[in-house]
Amino acid sequence: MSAQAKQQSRGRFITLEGGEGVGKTTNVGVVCDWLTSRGIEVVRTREPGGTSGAEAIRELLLDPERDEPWDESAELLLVFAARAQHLARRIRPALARGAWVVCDRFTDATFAYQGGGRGLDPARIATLEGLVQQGLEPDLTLLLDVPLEIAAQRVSGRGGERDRFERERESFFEAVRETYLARAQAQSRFAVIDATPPLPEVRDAIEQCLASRVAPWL
Ligand code: Z5A
Repeated sequence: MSAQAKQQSRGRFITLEGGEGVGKTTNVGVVCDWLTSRGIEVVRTREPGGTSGAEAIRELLLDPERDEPWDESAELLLVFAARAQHLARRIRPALARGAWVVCDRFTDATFAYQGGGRGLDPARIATLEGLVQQGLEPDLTLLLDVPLEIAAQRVSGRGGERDRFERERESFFEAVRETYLARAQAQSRFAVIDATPPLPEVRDAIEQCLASRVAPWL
């Protein structure tokens, strides 16, 4: 481990982001395997969720059968309540002991879905981000990007019941994608991966990205 990484005294925090069906869940394993094969302790997790309390909030957020729709502010607060619990009980303890955390979605999803999709003011989201995260943000974010038609085909090909977000209209998903891409352009912690090609090609692209962005931290 380099002097720089030792000085950092905590593990690294890597997130995967993107709209529904782009392949985040499938490719989280690629990142974890790459790190594990280099002797790193990895904690694999997801949002909303990652602890029993946060997973209970996830169920509330995704349940498509709710008779009372969530107010947009209530939805935002639930997302951050789950995140506060996840950070306190799982992410911060793991990073503190030197483990690396690989998380399927994090706060960029809040800016994309509650900000871009629902139209909430990003400044309100940033206020909660500051309150809950106290300056902690991912060291690297892989944004998997796929045109909406292809992502939609993948989601229907996978089958199963659609959750509350997956039932949204196309303009919602367009806004989600645009918000993600705009954030990626503005912040150097992002790497955008074209996740349109077949899985082996996407895996190669992710591994190349890790070799250039993460290997210098080892
Ligand atoms: N949400 C929010 O609103 N605010 C927040 O702050 C956070 C979340 C954190 C739950 O997320 C919802 O919570 C999410 C936003 C909201 N809702 N939506 N939509 P989630 O992560 O559980 O749900 P998701 O993003 O919809 O995950 P997903 O549908 O499972 O998509 P994915 O993980 O990106 O894709 P996948 O399951 O890995 O792949 C989908 C299928 O495509 C599967 O059959 C794969 O085998 C196939 N696939 C994947 N890659 C390829 C390639 N390259 N070629 C061919 N086929 C492929």
